Amino acid sequence: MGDERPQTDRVVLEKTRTQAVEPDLFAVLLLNDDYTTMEFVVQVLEQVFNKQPAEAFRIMMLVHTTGQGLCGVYPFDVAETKVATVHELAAERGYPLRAAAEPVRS
Ligand code: TYC
Repeated sequence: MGDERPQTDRVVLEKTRTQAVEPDLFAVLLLNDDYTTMEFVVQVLEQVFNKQPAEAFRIMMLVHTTGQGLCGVYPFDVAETKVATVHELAAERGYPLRAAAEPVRS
């Protein structure tokens, strides 16, 4: 016959609540160089990063004067796609413009 007593020695492994997992975010940076035109960089900031003209110009000048500048913060896939798009557009025009994605500290 089976034991009818309630079992008290079992470990409950189910989780009652699942913590929401935030996607890792990546900052996309634009890097300065001596050859890409300012006009092209502004165009990239408007088209790829959806910046308004004045903001695009401000970021371009920040990159030009400090060496790099933040274009936006995105989930991994979006950040990688934006970096690749920048490189493709630059290559089409023969510019050495580079962008980079780096993890944002949380
Ligand atoms: N330094 C470039 C020039 O003087 C302009 C430039 C700005 C290039 C930003 C790249 O990400 C860049 N023509």
